[in-house]
Amino acid sequence: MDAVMASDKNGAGAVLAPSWVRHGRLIAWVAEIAALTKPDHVHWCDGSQEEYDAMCAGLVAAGTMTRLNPARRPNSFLALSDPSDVARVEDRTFICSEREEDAGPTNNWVAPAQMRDTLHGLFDGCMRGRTLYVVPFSMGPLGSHIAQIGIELSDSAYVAVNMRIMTRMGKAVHEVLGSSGDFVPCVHSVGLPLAAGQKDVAWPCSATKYIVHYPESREIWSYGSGYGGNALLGKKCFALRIASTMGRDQGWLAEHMLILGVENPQGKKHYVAAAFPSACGKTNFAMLIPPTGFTGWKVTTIGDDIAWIKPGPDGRLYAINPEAGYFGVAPGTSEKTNFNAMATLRENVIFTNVALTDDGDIWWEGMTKEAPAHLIDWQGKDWTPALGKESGRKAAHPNARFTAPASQCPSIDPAWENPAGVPISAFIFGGRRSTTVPLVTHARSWTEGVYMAATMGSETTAAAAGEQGVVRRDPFAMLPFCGYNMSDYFAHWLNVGRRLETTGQKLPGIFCVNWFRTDEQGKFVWPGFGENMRVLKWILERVDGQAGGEDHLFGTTPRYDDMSWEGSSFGRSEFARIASIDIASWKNELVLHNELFTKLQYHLPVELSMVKDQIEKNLH
Ligand code: SAT
Ligand code: MN
Repeated sequence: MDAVMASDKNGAGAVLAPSWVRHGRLIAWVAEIAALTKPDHVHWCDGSQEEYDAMCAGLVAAGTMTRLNPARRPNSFLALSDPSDVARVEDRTFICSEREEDAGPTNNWVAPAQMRDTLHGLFDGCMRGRTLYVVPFSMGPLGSHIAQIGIELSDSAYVAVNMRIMTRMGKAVHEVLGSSGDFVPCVHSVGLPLAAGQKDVAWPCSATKYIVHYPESREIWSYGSGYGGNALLGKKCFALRIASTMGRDQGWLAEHMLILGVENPQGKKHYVAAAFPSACGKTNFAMLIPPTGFTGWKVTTIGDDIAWIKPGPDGRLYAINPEAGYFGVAPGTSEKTNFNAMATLRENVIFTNVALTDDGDIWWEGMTKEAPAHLIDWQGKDWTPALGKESGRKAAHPNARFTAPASQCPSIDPAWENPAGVPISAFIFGGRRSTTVPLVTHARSWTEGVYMAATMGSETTAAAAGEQGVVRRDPFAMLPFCGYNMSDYFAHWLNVGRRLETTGQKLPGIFCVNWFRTDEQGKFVWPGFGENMRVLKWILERVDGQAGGEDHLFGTTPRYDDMSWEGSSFGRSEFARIASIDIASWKNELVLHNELFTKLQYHLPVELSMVKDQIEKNLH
């Protein structure tokens, strides 16, 4: 429903809400934000197909999106962003807690009052000439006791249509919300108001960017970007930064983890949750197809990016995927590397910053062995393999993305919308490390596992603006996503473990993996993708107390013969390269752990320092 802004004499806007919105506080808040941002129109999203189609048609007319050839890619679109707006902006992301210590040394902090002042100035009139979309969404299956509701007010139709794929968006959310339910208010603007008669650009955004979270009042304000996690506020802002603080306060976990199911040939099924930094293959791992030699094994997908995990009354941890779609990295995705993702992408997809083929379909580096003879690249320019070679220009941006409904994934788990969640048997933590960290390690205790996750390092990727390939500590793959003090977050994990222990239940195993060790030529040694099944099998056999391994200073790793190699030509000497623990590089690694712990001194749990002391002793 569209409503033209009705202004009273004071210029304060009044908004007309449709009859299915019965929440007085929500309507008043929309009116307040509309009065501040001064849009030309307010549109209350109902989440219907007709609405989606109309918004997409509007985006095509505005030049933001191109409709792809319906014969090749039905009901799908390509959006090309402004070249300056292509990834999350971590240095413009703020946790504005009342106390600086509560944001901690890994987050940018500004006092909330000061930030509110700044944002008030920026948001005043920022939606002039635009429509304010009221986007109601549920993170998690509607009505699940683990789910949460948010309302995003955005002046971007691109955001609204992406939110319809990524979340449960629409009228039904208002039914759950009723007249007084709780929601997380999220305000988003691209930060480019239009003067009367001013022509819009295809991808509006601003050079000034703020991604702001108020953890105490559980609010999100985002300004200046239309891209990904900066703008689709249900994802990193809500489901990780705000939800992690909710989890701390309420005794649960909001994690940057995929969730997958593994069934063995005997029909025994386990679920595991795995944390990797952005653009390190979570989507591929979540949709893994077991290699030859694994007849009868089945891997199913619950989620590819975020897990909300709560202790159940039986003392086990139950996880849901709060999202309803995948916002996955396109480059590198192919029938070979991720068959299930390619099948998910056959229709109803929004692609962003990939290349356009001459027959109106899409392409990106790694999709096929050979590039098409001619493309329009992600910046809208002609591209040929020769031009690409000459200039080094990629056809698709390295952080190009697809937005696709999870329900279209062939490997989707039958329980993916189970409101009760699925029980987790193991946690896996993986960084991108070309050296030092072995293929897989099993922590001998919950505390040792928390230590491994806390000290995880990873080489940076294109998912965030900034230099790529530098190793940084990325605790729990949550460095850019933890909404509070990282040391308190470690303590929270230790507490959850202690609480589970008191129930007498066996705790989930904690494992650390690294698919990314390279040889002297810089080539990956481990084949990865479907072959990761071999690691997964060892992990689950460890959980069931069946697989062997060798203790070392950092946990237990498999010997070659502890893993299954049917159908594989991966030999002992190659295995030795990626499984080895090199004392010299571990001494250096411990220096980096020390640096991290010095930085995180405030509230750092003493248990973690004790694990470190033990490793240091073993190194001498
Ligand atoms: O842009 S997103 O934050 O949604 C993707 C990512 O960084 O994982
Ligand atoms: Mn992610």
